[in-house]
Amino acid sequence: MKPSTLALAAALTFGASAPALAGSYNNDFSSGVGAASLRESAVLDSGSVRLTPNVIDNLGSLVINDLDPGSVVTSFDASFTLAIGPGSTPPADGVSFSFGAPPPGTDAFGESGTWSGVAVVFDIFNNGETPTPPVIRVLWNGVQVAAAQGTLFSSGAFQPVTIHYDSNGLDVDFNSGGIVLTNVALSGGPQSGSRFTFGARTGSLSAEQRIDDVAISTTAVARARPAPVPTLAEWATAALAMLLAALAAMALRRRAVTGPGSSRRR
Ligand SMILES: [Ca+2]
Ligand SMILES: [Ca+2]
Repeated sequence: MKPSTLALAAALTFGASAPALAGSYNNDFSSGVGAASLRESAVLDSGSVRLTPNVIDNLGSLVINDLDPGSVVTSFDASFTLAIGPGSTPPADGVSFSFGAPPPGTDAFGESGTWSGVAVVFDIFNNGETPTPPVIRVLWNGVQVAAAQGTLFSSGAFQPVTIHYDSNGLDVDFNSGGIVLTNVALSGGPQSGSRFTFGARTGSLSAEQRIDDVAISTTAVARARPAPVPTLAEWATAALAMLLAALAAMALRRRAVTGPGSSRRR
């Protein structure tokens, strides 16, 4: 009985171990979006994802399924190509890459990305942002934490983007050194349940905005789990074990009192 009591105590005291995990998403969009979904104006078109057409008042997103369910991502590498144009003069509004919580249901989101987590914003229209667009802005839980200006409009040509995250922060490289951000601190790091997403928007002005050749890989650790609540049967087993241990102790004590020297018959 004692070993089972000890086992129960151990189960109550210690959580699960946390092995290293990894997730990935790779797609050239030659045949579908895979483990992901398109929202609102986003469509699979000509071997890439057209998030918005060059038409006013469009909103489109690609939302990739959770790559590490129940785990916390500790580092990731993401690469994709981005094409902005043709568009109005000036073009609007931009594209986002996010790792956070997308809106529930099928609502799309635009160049500001998901509201929680990290959003890398390719902002091509001046709505009063600082510094003035065109600019790459990094938002952490909706607050701008870094920004770098440069040309983003490409007349429809695909340009490479790489994004890396680890404990040193976030690195962004647009168009092979064209715009670079390094070690942007993301206080606290990503939350469990975060998803990789892309979003784009047009307003009263517009631009065609596309992504292609998305490759994302992660490393993650299992989320720390609270100690399990014992079931009624486990409580009953523990109580029975304690009762039997007490009875055994009483019997031993009685045997010691009436031990080998005693004439009492048993
Ligand atoms: Ca493609
Ligand atoms: Ca803007």
